[in-house]
Amino acid sequence: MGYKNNNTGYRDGLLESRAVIKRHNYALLPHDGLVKNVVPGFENCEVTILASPKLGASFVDYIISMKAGGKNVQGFGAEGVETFVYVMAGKLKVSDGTESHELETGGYVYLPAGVLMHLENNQEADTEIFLYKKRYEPLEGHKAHKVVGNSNDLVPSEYEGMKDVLLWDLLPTDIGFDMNFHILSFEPGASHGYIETHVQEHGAYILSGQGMYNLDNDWMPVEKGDYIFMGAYVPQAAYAVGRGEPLRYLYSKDCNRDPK
Ligand code: UGY
Ligand code: MN
Repeated sequence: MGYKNNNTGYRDGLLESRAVIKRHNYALLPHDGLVKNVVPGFENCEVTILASPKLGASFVDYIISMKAGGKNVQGFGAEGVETFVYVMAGKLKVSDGTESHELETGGYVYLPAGVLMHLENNQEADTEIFLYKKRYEPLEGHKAHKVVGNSNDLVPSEYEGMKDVLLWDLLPTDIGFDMNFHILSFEPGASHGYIETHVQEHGAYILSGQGMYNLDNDWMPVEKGDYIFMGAYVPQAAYAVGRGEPLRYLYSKDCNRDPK
């Protein structure tokens, strides 16, 4: 709605529109459309690149199926780049070059900027991982540190007071960290309490279940294995459907920084 200028100095009548500048950026990559990519450094691995700067993301997400002997020989990451890995199924050995950690399903490692991540499948069968990297935004007087954990050992909280929506925070909320990884889980029929609109970006990989996802007011069906990129300010919400598994996804969210 708006007022029409009738050149009398007074405004009369209503027009249809109010200005909106639409730059919303989101992507749904269904599992049946994902492709394999060759990424230097990865051996005996089937790598799929998900979000990347080409999509407008400030990070890169991958899913990788590591075959027998699968590894990253050079070390993943770079100067100024932080990394995160989550084991969706299987066994993974992760080293920071000094110390190594043996992870099982649900296990994860965060390495701060500049520490290369060495990955190795730790079993004969395939190991499925989710991998992430992002240029770290330093904050004077603070820094991030290595984190090793397993989501199965963490106690979730009720998301915004809802008993059927659970949230796990995988990384510390410490201000040295410029992002966090979370898992959000909706029992069938459960939903967000409202459609969120926020400055943070998400890369979300669906670990289980089925649901309907609202991205910029378009509703679309999603299920296990799908990937969603939500750019800054994209309106977003979901509800879980089906009778079996919860709709559960692993997602990243930037935090603790004042936008430049
Ligand atoms: O943390 C979040 O912003 C989360 N609730 N977003 C989402 O699930 N799309
Ligand atoms: Mn959100």
